[in-house]
Amino acid sequence: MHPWVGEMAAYSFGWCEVGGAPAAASGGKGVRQALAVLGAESAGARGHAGVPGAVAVELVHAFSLLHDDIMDGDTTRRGRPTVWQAYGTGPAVLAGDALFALAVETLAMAPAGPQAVRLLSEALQDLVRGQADDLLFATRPWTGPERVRPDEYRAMAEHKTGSLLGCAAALGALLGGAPPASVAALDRAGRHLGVAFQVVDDLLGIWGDPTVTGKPVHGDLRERKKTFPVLAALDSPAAGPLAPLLESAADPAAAAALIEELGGRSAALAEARRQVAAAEAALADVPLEARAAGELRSLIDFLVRRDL
Ligand code: GRG
Repeated sequence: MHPWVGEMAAYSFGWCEVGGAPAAASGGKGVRQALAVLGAESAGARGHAGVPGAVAVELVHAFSLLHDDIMDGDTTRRGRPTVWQAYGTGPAVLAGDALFALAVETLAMAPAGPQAVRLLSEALQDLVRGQADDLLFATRPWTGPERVRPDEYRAMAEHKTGSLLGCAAALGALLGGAPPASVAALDRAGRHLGVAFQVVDDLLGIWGDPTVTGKPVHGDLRERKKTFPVLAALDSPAAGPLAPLLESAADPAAAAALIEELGGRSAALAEARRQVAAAEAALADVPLEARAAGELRSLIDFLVRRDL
């Protein structure tokens, strides 16, 4: 990469400070790399067969976070200033573009390159679709025929978050030599996991302990986000007083209490559990190497448990 662009990319991975001095900041949980390596192992291959897939999805993940932070105007990520805050918006867009190009190049050079690039580009189309719907949700009303329904949320979350999780596992399987049915099953499992992950994130955004989540208390309610617990509560016949409370955002604690009273919290928990069960059912649909399948199940558990 161009050295300046490379520095921004390295900064986004937590490898350096602004100016290039080495750093050991958080580079994220590494969930997608783990899924790619386990995908390869689940096909009976060695984990390193999945590494080009792990690298490519992590590059795309970093790219999408970088651009997402610009779109949302978020100033911190993983406990440090976002790339656009540290380097400026134009340079940050460019760094994202470079990460994207490197992701495609990585897969194009891998065995099964054309098929792998195709899996990745399908996931990218879905990512854009999910992000577009999420941006549009902010412009929609709380009530009436134009309101966002829980089904639309599911589709958004599957695209925005599930597509890349599914792609990670599917790429690993493809690179590990798995048959098409297994590649497809791992993709499905990742997609369900993505919806569960987003719903859990929503629950934590309202009821999570800020010292654990690192997010401000009731942040999503202050920002008037269309999260799953809110949408489920709005579907209740007794939801009348909720919409004005959400719109004013002046008393998020009262809104959180009403959402819970209207069943939004329990509906979201039930949804997360349903999605986890569907992810596990997808894994059970095809023959997978037993130890890797067990680790995939543990990873799913770890991701959705996150202190609920
Ligand atoms: C990729 C072509 C293309 C376009 C990008 C900006 C955009 C379109 C999409 C945004 C997608 C996005 C930011 C989804 C959120 C995904 C998500 C759950 C992020 C958090 O993932 P973690 O918790 O993060 O795995 P860490 O920090 O652990 O890596």
